[in-house]
Amino acid sequence: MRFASVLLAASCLLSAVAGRSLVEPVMLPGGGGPDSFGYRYLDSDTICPGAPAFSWVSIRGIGTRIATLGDDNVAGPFPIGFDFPYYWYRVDSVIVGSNGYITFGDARANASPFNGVPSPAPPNNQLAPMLCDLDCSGAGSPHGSVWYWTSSDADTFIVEYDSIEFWSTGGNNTFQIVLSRPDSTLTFQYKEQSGAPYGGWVSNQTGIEDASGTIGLNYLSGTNPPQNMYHDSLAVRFIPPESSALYIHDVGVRGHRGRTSAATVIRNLPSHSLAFDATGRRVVNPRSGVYFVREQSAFSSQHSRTVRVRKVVIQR
Ligand SMILES: [Ca+2]
Ligand SMILES: [Ca+2]
Repeated sequence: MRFASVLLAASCLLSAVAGRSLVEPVMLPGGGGPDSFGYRYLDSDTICPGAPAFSWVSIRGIGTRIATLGDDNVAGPFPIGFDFPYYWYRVDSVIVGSNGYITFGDARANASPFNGVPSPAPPNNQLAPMLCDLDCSGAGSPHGSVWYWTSSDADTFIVEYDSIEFWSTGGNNTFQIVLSRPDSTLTFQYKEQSGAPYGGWVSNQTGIEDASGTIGLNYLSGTNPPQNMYHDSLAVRFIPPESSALYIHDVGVRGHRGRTSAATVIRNLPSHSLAFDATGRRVVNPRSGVYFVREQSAFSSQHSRTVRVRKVVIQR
């Protein structure tokens, strides 16, 4: 037991380091990543520093009810109530889909069969706690409702699917998405899950993706990996590259990822940096052109590191 605990602690430490220094990812039970931007995830079944505890915040009857969701449609945009950093841009509103997902601005509806998350297939910018064929209509979920809510101090935003049934097969699903401004994390929580989608757990997806769909993390696809299958009182947290104890600056590229912001002309990519093109795709050996470069300083102490994203023009 003791040896196993030491191994687990070592894995947790490596995972934490991996999220920050971009070394090879270390797989944990209930943990994964980093993606090429640096997001990781941990779930409440994982014994690891930073793993979330299930902590349901019911907003049914408290938040704003979204009454126009049906079988395969979307509603919104709805205001988050604060600017939320996501990958290298900031978002302030959500589109809510009836099939168990939200997006940051992409209103293209998502219906069965579902593409992977992440995937460049539309829609993009998806947060998918339980992307599958749900039916939020009054007939499909007579006891169900969907809500959004911003805390009074504007540091937490929640979208809650409450007592929603699968299309045609019934069941019961109560889950929520929590955006936390203090640490920029995104958390999926599952209060109750029973039944299965029409056709079974096949194309359902749980994960996150960026605006291009090419960068992201998949937590569950169908029933894989089996240890990540939904269960009551599960929380899954997606963690950006830096914790709240670290500093991020110069990432306030508003609008469409800073296309109108000034760029710096450089000859070579700085060391310890990653380059992305305007669609969000990572470029390993960039030729001359315009890129978004994510740079990070060396650690000056355990909790001090600076990361910034800036627009550059590489001229070789
Ligand atoms: Ca549906
Ligand atoms: Ca996509």
